[in-house]
Amino acid sequence: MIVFVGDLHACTALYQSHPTMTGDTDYAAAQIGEFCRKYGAKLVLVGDVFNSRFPEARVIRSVFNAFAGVDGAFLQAQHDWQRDVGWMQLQPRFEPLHGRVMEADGIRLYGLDCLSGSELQEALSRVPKDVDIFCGHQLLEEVMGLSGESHMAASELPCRMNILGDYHGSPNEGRTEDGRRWWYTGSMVLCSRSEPPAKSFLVADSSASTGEIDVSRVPLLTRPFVRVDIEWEEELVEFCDVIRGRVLTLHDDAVANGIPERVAVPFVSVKYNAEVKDAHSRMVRAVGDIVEAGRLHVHFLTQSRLAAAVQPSENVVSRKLSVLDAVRLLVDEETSPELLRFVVDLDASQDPRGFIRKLKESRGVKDRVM
Ligand SMILES: [Mn+2]
Repeated sequence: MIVFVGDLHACTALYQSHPTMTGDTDYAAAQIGEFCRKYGAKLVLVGDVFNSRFPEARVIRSVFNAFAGVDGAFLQAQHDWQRDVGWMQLQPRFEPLHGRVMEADGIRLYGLDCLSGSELQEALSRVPKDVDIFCGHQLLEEVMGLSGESHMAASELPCRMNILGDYHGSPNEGRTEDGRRWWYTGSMVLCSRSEPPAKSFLVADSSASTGEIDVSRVPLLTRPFVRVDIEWEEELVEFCDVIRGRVLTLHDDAVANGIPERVAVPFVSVKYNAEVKDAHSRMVRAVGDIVEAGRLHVHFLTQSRLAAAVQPSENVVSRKLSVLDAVRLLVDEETSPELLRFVVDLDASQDPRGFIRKLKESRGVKDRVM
């Protein structure tokens, strides 16, 4: 059995705006390590194991402890890439998979670190023909939708079975016309508030009788997450009425499911229309004390604040935010075309994707590396 994990993004706190929201990546890694030990599975990390190229020592040690006793292989991606020795290589039971064939349980794997452009094309052409599963960390055109940023099309995938990382593609799967299959592991923790909150990793097993390889998903337990959109007065009233009870129930259910206390504290992301009267102060009054008491992490996002980010205000200049950066921020934070239209002031006939593409071309910006 082989376990495939992408985008653990190990770190202390995933959101700079929520430095006390900790323990998510430690808990995900602990569950993965436990599963691998229980089934004697090999662990293949398909990139972005760490949230940064220079993770804190505590974080590295925590990942190594979680995967103790497990044999594995790893790829490097945009967030954790090191030129010479990847961080996981400091754990003697893990080997780099980049540019190599590896065999486990009769399944032949080959992997590539995250690449782009001609380097990617050349590397893909060198993938041996007799490999069962290709492992990579690439964005497929098929999953990138609005942002229009991708490395390749699914039809360029080199093998019959392909397992990919990158949380932008999370968790997803598909099949090309000629029958090549691909899966995204998805991230192991909520890397962005716009991601689907359910997390899982992939398991490949080859049947002893038929030799067929079966790929399935194993769910992870995660912090309770709620996304709320408040557009109208009535929705705000309802939010203020029910949120406390909901948060406390979510917490208790999480603890009952065995989720450790600090990960059981719910995360609520609220996008609200600032034109609803006193919206922010009313929401703060509704939840302020439970936030204070450490029973809730809440993120409020207004449309007007986002719009301000693209105005040539002093604030923007001081943060050296270009219009492109602001648009990127929006694409990362929110993928609503309506929101993009609103912020960049496009009329209904214009396509936000085309706008971003033109903006990039005019500034000679290469595809995002993040
Ligand atoms: Mn990535």
